[in-house]
Amino acid sequence: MLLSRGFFPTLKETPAEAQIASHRLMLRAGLVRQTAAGIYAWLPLGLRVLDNIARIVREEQNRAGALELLMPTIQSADLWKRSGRYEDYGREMLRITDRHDRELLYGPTNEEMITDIFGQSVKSYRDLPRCLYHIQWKFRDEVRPRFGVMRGREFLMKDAYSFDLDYHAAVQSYRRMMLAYMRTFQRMGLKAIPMAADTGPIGGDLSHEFIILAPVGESAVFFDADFENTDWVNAHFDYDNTDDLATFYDQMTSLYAATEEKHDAAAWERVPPARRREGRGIEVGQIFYFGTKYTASMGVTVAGPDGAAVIPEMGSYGIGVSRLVGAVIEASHDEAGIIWPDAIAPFRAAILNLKQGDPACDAMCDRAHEALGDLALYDDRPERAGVKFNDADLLGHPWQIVIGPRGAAAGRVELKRRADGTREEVSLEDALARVRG
Ligand code: P5A
Repeated sequence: MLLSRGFFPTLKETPAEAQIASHRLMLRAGLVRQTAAGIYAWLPLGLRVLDNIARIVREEQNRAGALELLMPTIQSADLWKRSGRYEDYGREMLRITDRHDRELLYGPTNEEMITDIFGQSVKSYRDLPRCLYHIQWKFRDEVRPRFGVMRGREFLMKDAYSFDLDYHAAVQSYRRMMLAYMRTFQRMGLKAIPMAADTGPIGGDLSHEFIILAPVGESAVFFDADFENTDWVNAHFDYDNTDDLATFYDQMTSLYAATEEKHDAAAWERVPPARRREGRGIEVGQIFYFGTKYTASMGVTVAGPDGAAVIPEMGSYGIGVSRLVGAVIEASHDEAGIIWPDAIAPFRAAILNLKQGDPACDAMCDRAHEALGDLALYDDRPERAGVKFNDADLLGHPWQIVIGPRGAAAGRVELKRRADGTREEVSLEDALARVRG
């Protein structure tokens, strides 16, 4: 894509309202713009990152056997009155009245709606287990929206819901999702650690939140360093194998990891000192097992193997898709700007033309641009080299292909890796191959 034809409005000044690095960088790099408190418009660069994150989430949900659907943002209050949560949810729920005085709400989560859809259609144990998910905007009227997209009022969530015949099967669903989450976050270049959590307004008695480390995290965390050393993507765990899931879950829960609310000083003492890690963490996902809380209150049953009515067991599983954009930046930036992990970068590379109008430079940049197509952002503006360098560092592309008159005449380019700042002089062909990966 040509930068001169794009819409990538960067800011020179640091916006005063932004207190943390990710919020500042998202505004400065032109990823988002705030349109009301805690509500953001996603500009082209930000949207590409959001889409990349959603794509990885979707691929791993599908791999774990979950099925995608799409439920609406607006829900009927009647649904929530059936489960008993309409009053309980309190002022975080945005309540709306339509022209016929019917009570609606902007969904903060979808347990009720999916339970209703499922209950209307599934009548037999033969249709279990099922896990359904969607990636949809939510609204929570947070008292203190802050830190940009990290605690917004409108935010994008992946939420999945599992339905099983009994407790044993529901536990398999819970473990399957936990494994899918470890893979999902690793693919984004993040080390996420599951920690036992309270369940709050979702309910139930088993829950884990997934925490990534960053100094601005909302809670202090304590964990065993062994969490950081496992490759989940290539680990041989089969989603359909109960023993594999048990081995995985034991591995997860036998290592110490806790937020400050759940911290157990005696258990912490038993972790070898060399493996003790402390820091602050951002919650990027949370999973819940809550049994029959919604199916029972909303009157959903299926016919069991012996014909008797069975109330299905449920769990729900959330990932903060829009929060992840901020969380990734918190975990990966420097003084100059964002450092995107390859898997979610909006563009793999920037092509920097150091002398716009020089025939050799222009020709070589055009060749690079043609070869990389949508993978690269070609900075073709008639700007000074320094401006182009600064913007490319700010926007955080994993690679920069720098093309100047001397190199162009000799058929060489400079290839810079944003993450560690290394620069190499290589042929254009080598540079293109490295960027394509
Ligand atoms: C699980 C899926 C739920 O709502 N119901 C459906 C369950 N869980 S949760 O923990 O409350 O939210 C899931 C994830 O959404 C992100 N999140 C937010 N992101 C940005 N701004 C917010 N205000 C916000 N609130 C929640 C978090 O990543 C959370 O883990």
